[in-house]
Amino acid sequence: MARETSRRGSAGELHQTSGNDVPRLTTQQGTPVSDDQNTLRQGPRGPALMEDFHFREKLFHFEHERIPERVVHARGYGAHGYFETYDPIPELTRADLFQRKGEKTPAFVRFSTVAGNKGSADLARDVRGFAVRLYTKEGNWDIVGNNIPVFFIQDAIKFPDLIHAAKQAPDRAFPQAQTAHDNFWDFISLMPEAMNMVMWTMSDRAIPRSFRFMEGFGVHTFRMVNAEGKSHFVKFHWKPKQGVQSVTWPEALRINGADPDFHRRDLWDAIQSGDYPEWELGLQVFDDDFADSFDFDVLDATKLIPEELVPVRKVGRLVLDRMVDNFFAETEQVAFQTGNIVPGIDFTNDPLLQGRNFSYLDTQLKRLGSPNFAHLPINAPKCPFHHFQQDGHMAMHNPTGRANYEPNSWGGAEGGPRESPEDGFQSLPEENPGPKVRARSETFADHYSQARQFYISQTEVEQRHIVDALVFELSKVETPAIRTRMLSHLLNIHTDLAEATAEGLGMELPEPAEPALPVNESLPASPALSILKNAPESLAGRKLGILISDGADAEALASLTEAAKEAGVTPVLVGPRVGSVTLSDGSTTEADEKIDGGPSVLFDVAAILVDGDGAKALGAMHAARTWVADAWAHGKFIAHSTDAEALMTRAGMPEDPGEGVMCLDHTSAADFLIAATALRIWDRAP
Ligand code: HDE
Repeated sequence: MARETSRRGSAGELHQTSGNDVPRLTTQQGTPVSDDQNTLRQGPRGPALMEDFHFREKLFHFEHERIPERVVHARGYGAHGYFETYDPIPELTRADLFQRKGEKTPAFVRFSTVAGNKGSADLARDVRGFAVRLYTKEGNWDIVGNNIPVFFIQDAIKFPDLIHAAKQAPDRAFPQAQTAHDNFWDFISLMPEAMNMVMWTMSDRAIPRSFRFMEGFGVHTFRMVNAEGKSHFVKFHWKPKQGVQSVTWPEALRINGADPDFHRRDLWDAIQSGDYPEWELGLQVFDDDFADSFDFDVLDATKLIPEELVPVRKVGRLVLDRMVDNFFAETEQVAFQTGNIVPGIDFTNDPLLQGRNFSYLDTQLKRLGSPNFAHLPINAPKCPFHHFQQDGHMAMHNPTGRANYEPNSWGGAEGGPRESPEDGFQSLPEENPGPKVRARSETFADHYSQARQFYISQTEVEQRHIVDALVFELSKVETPAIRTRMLSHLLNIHTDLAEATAEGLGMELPEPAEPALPVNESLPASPALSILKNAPESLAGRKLGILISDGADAEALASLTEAAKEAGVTPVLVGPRVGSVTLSDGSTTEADEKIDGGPSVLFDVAAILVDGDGAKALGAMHAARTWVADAWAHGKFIAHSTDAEALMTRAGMPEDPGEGVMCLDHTSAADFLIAATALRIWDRAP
């Protein structure tokens, strides 16, 4: 016996020395476990015994840990927070959460990419899911939105085709988490209705700087219904208080390697450090008269309503202030549904929305394995709920008492819950005449005008990015006929766009595609659609990467980090090693990142604080030269010490680097950070 005990693993020994307040390890049944290092054997070198219930239970559970990932939006990240109403709107809706100023409603949000699998990288060029659950006093209301206000298709019956085409091809199982392949562009080029959305996904909107810096949209037209039963149409917007910001495609490619969890980490870091991201809920409210006069059908989810036509009214704010306790229990098991609405909110006949209402419940059953997924804490309402639904796998809220049906004649508490004809959910009694048909309304037929409007609303830099994205994506398409078909659509959007893309691909322009309706070229530019025309007001929430090495000026470093913190910017020290770096005054500091692990693509703003020897030492390192060269090439603002100039020259920066590169001997750190609010010097990019 003595011999067997002495063969225990070291973890077992550690465990036993960890104190009296540590809970006892038990099986799921609560039986205390004496040895978690060794299976029960017949002799130390003999066969394992079937009666080892602890081993059997442990492996059994492990083997069943995975549940199916979401068929789309598999990779996601969630956080808790609250919604605060600051402009009550009883005239528009009887929804309880909008009745009282200052009312706080608990919220859970899950951000996601669409196409990639659960383990894919964050900076894929993709739409981002922006799913918000509001636990209102009259039930859960889910706004299951995206960071782009329009969608690829007009009818839910095309959704499986769209997703099949976008995800990896079924024979080769690649490419993963990207649309740069034949199947996607084959499908898209046969679906002119997708062209508006394609403009958005080829724009910088599809490579956000992080979840905190993106807008959210309900996409569909919904309804708000007030206590008198009067209805208005409404589009939902989430406007980030941090501002909208994206990375560039060359950065995205690098970030995916350097930190595939870039977006997750960003949200985690911000919330854990108390820098809570906020979005304002904006409404575009309009009535039938506007809907009738608008150039497009408000039920068509491939179209938006320009904010210049119907301004966005802000009615409250969403604050995310708490990470989940357990990723699986909350973020993975949250089951959003477009069908989760509350009295005062209603659907419209948008065929995409109607299809979604059918789809989400179904997918949750498959994913979570039981119709009782609403019993999971993340899915259960936080208001009282009573119904007669019972049993099923894993039932946790079980009705008590005799009645499990109604009507019943038991009366009182014994009879169970009763309907509320007065204040229960009422659907708007909308009339919908017409024959039963499989048809698309003619009012959905204009596929290019808003795509063109999006393109002409962008700055020149953003237009260039759209062209670059199209060239990149289509250059991965092996079948020339597909590329040609896409060019024929681009010609209907804008000749400059088509010509520049054709040139980038080295192809001739074909004839334009035959549009179902003539393109309306008179739609004016909508500045609200551009990111760069709506620049952030402050640098708060961003990251400043500071490249240092032994001998770096202690005073300059102190004033730069101080100024950064004042501006709400997080300074991150990047050094040749993560251990001690000795500064000019002999003091030491620790770097947060080693240079090759913390490339400058991970930061919004850059600083280089090295002395002459440091410049020489870093100049000999490829990773350090790349750090500097990338910050420069990506148009970032760069602060530097005078001695850093030798390193900058070795990294290939010109002697007179021009705007956005500032020597801290001549500019204060605070002034540098104010200038850097502009984020980029775009003229510098090739
Ligand atoms: Fe979804 N979508 N979707 N979708 N969607 C899903 O539900 C679906 C659409 C969106 O973080 C699935 O729980 C259909 C538009 C988000 O958990 C599934 C159609 C918009 C999320 C589904 C659409 C969205 C989903 C897969 C065409 C923006 C992630 C897993 C009519 C307004 C929610 C799941 C989360 C997830 C179906 C189109 C947003 C299969 C049939 C348009 C943010 O049910």
